[in-house]
Amino acid sequence: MKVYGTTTSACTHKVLMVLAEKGYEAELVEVSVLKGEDKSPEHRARQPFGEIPVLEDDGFLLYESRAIIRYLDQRLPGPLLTPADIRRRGLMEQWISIEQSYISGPVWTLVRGGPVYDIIRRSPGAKLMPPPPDAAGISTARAELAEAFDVAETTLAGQQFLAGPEFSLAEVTWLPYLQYLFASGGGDLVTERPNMSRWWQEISKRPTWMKVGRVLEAME
Ligand SMILES: N[C@@H](CCC(=O)N[C@@H](CS)C(=O)NCC(=O)O)C(=O)O
Repeated sequence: MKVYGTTTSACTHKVLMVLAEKGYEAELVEVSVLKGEDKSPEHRARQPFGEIPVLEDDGFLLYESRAIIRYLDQRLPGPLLTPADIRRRGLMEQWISIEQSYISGPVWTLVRGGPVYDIIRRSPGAKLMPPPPDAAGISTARAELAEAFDVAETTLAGQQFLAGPEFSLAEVTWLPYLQYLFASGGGDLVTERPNMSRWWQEISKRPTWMKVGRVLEAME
């Protein structure tokens, strides 16, 4: 199997995390967003929207990180990251959808207002990126995250993980965005909520995540 992506990309992290949880080594083919390689005709032939990651499995191509992680969870042996119980599975899907609808967008607004974006804006691919947000944009993004995190806080008061007692694909989708939120000065939104904070401490110290969750610190 091949993963086209880069080790500091949040969307690639989700795929690398599932591979790590399964104990499976895939070949990582570097496609640098900072160099604009994701917009090359060669990459667009694999991913028509010009984004990473893409999975190649014996000639079969799949893109969209959340589709890839669901595929890998079923495709590979090893511990399942999807609960067997149909209701818990429904809850896992609910939390993945919450991430996609209310978390990743505002997190990226805050990333674009922080130090990681200074690195991105000095890169050859910078002209493809939107400008940083103004103060009003930052405050709206923080308020949106606060609202969603209050919902997660209530859930995590009564159970260990988002979908129940097991770590699942829901955590896999939240981890990269929370990691980038901390790297961009928004970690207080997590740490001021005791149950989210306890959960974050646990999932971010998971050995598989410590292996794959690398934040961009310099132009590569
Ligand atoms: N919905 C896509 C989003 C992929 C995405 O935004 N990838 C980022 C890296 S984390 C990227 O390729 N950015 C370049 C761009 O948007 O031009 C997925 O989940 O795979």
